[in-house]
Amino acid sequence: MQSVAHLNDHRRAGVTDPTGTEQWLRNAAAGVLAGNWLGSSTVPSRGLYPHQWSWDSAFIALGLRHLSPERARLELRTLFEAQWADGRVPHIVFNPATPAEAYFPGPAFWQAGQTSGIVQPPVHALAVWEVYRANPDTDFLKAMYPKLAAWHEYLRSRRDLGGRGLVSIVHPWESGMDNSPAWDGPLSRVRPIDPAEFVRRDLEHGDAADRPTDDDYGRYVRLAAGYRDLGYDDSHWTSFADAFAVEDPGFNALFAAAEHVMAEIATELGLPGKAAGHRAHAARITQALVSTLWDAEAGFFFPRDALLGELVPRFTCAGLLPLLLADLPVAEELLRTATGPRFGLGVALGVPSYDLTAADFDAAKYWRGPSWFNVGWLVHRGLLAHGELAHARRLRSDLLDSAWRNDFAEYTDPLAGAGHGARAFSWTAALTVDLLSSTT
Ligand code: 9WN
Repeated sequence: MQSVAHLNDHRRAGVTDPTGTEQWLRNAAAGVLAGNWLGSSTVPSRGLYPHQWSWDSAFIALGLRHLSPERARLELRTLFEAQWADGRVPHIVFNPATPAEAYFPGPAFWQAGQTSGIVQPPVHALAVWEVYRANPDTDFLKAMYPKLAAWHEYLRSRRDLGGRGLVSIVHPWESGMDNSPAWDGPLSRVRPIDPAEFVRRDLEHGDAADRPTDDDYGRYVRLAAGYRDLGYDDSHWTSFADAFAVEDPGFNALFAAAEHVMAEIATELGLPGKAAGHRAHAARITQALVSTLWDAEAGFFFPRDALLGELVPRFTCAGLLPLLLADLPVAEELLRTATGPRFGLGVALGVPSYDLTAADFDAAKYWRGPSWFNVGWLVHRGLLAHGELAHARRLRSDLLDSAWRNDFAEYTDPLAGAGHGARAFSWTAALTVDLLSSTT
């Protein structure tokens, strides 16, 4: 496999043939995915994340469909084999062959067999649909549809903790944007578990200055242990003394987008009644997003602390994800914020995870400033949905450039472009393949 270091040499040598360059990048990305493949699923990164993660697998399948549709289907099937009886898709499926000390919290902590007990954003319907479209296999689509429907039903029936038609996340990890500044307020009410009571494994791989603090980790562990001790029963969660329940615009926008995709899947399967139901769900979530989380004065979607009933006025990249919805009534205003000084779309490199103008913006710290490839990919899709071709083109080329300069880094500095976190990161490689396979 050609490494990205070779690509950089190639570039310094002045090779300008764009097709040749893209082929190098595609080969390098395919090499990363092959290196992270376990046989029936892919790890996000060999060192830091040595198991299967839920939303990572969906992004990975979106790239794998261009390389091996069979592997893409297997990636998703493996994840859904771990789906719980109540419909939830766990955020981690543990690899039994990985040593227990490789990741914390592992299976012994969660006490849920070979999975964790929390979830991640519902990007799976999109992955299933795009994998199917790349290589139509009706048996796959037929098998996945009821599983996706059960997953969405879990979210709708068990997670509307605020009673407003929006999903509440019960742990920052459920947002996929773990250390986002938007969680600081709601998380501050959670008492941290003493860091002496557990061993952080993430610090063995990541730079401690970039990762969450020990106190925040102690809060993550308190929340996860509390949820576990309630038997992962959502009906008692809000009475838990240290509860965290937040309506996240990112999670809910992805849920609405997923319901639109479910309508397409149902139509393809000849189920028009189901398709209409999915479209109605999508419309309801979109409406709830706008009526509950949209701040017209700020021109932005903020999370809402479902326990206090208050918006959390932090400008994070989660608030940009409603752009994925083609029928979003406030798209123009949201695009104005995206292209303004806070996110610098068209100027910054990638999509910053947090407000560039905030006093606590940090270009290197986990979800507190850096650009993440999956968020850039989602925003790229959102820009296309709203006909913003020039911005989409520029973002696509920034993302590809960053992937090859930084050896498919987990996240990058949106100002200087430097890579951070793990390298050879699976979703960066997979979504690179996807961007290379499509033009704007
Ligand atoms: C906890 C695997 C995951 C991603 C998340 C990212 C990070 C885990 C961690 O890594 O979260 O789930 O240990 O920090 O924030 O988005 O799915 O790549």
